[in-house]
Amino acid sequence: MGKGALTRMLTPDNDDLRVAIIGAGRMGADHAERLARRTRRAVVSAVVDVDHDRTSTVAAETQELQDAPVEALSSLEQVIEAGKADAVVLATPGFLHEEALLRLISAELPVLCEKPLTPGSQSAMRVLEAESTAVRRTIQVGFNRRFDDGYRQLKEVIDSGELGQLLMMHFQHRNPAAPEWFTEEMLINDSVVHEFDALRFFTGEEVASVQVRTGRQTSQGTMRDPQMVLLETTSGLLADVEIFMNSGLGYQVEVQGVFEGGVVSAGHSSGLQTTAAHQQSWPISDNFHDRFAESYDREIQEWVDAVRDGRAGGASVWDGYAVAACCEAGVASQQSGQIQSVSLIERPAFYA
Ligand code: ISE
Repeated sequence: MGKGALTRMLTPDNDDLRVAIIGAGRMGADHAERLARRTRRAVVSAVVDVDHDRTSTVAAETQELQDAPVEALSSLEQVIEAGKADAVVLATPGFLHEEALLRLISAELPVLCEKPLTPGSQSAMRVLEAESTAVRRTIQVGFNRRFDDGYRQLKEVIDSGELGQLLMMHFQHRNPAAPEWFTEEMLINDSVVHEFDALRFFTGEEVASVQVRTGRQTSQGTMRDPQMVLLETTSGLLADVEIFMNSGLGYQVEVQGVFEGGVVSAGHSSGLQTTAAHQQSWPISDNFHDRFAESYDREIQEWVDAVRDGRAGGASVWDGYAVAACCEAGVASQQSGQIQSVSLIERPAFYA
């Protein structure tokens, strides 16, 4: 069996991809549920977490939803050693990713790694170096916006050139309230991380510089909030991101492209619009799990299909590395208020 191919042969129609979920927190449990309930040609074979109770609960709940047994395990090593999975969803906290990814690369197991790839560009580079000695990509980074319908449609408008040159982009990223444990750095590393990837996705360019400005502050929460993040791509396209963690307004993530021939927005609520009592209204989600549910479903299904076909899709380790470098520049600019340049190594031909 060649490097990068599945370690077990699957038949096209009736054999399911066995997926182990590593990390049984909110995101891991969510992915287990969508794999068991809504994903074709895949089953969850194991749930792994150091928290025994959580592992057993998620494994039992997942098993209820599918026709195949789910093992509750406590280490990734058990999955690899005993050949318990054909592929892995890595949903542990980011600081645990590097070690797991290096092990998974050496075991040749395809991975969908929840963002971030790793918390810093140095660790991301070590993963990149390890993966790029393989025959093909086995790691997909879970930047789910790439699978959102509106984002994809906007990308098509940009690529088609039908409205002329893209001149500028505006991003709006509002959460109703930051969790208690949320830090100011996380505002960049956990939230704006998506816009770094999205701008690269839309333009096909790297981010050249990042500047974070803080102005008037909400009285809600404990950190400087909202913040304005200004980005410039390598060709000079400018973009701004309003990140507002304690907006109190619900979950609103939108993007607008300003073209020579028009303006296109994506990300508005897809619910019903109501006109009554002299006003129009539409629903706003409370959280990203609801707002982006379809994009997560599509991300997992397309990943399963790609793994089964021996292909790689979505964001690569290169994307994860480039975004980690943007985050470092963003956090540095939070401190300095200055424009921070983003410097990257030369892109290896492996990620062309
Ligand atoms: C969270 O981790 C996400 O990934 C959400 O998409 C983002 O909107 C939120 O701010 C993050 O905390």
